[in-house]
Amino acid sequence: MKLILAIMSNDDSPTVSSKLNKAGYQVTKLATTGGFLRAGNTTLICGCDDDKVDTAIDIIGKYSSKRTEIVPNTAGYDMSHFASFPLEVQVGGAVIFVLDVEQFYKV
Ligand code: 2BA
Repeated sequence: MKLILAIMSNDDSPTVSSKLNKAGYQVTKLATTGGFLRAGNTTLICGCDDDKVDTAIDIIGKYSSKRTEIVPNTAGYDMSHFASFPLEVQVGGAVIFVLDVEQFYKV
């Protein structure tokens, strides 16, 4: 048995969690904070059989993949002139750890 820890953006986690559930995986969701950016992210915990790990990683990758989004950006040129122009930012992606589970109980 393996334990998957998947850290991803808060925006992607509901879809990833729901797709994993639909594919038969059990998932626990933790509200976490990145140590570098100090921004909120989500860590999903998923315990599964060894032969189910690859599919879980495929699902996580598919629904949290890195992508670019256009967001509005406002820049001020001087005290009285402001211009709004779109900015391309990269969002999404997941950091995934797969750990061996020594023992698993439901009591
Ligand atoms: P990522 O490498 O995609 O990491 C996204 C989040 O995943 C991290 O958020 C952290 O919560 C978790 N994470 C990543 N690698 C980990 C590890 N080895 N152990 C435990 N948790 C891990 P943040 O720490 O807020 O980092 C956000 C992004 O800032 C990172 O994206 C990376 O692109 C950058 N970054 C992180 N640490 C950095 C550093 N020391 N110098 C430069 N850039 C850094």
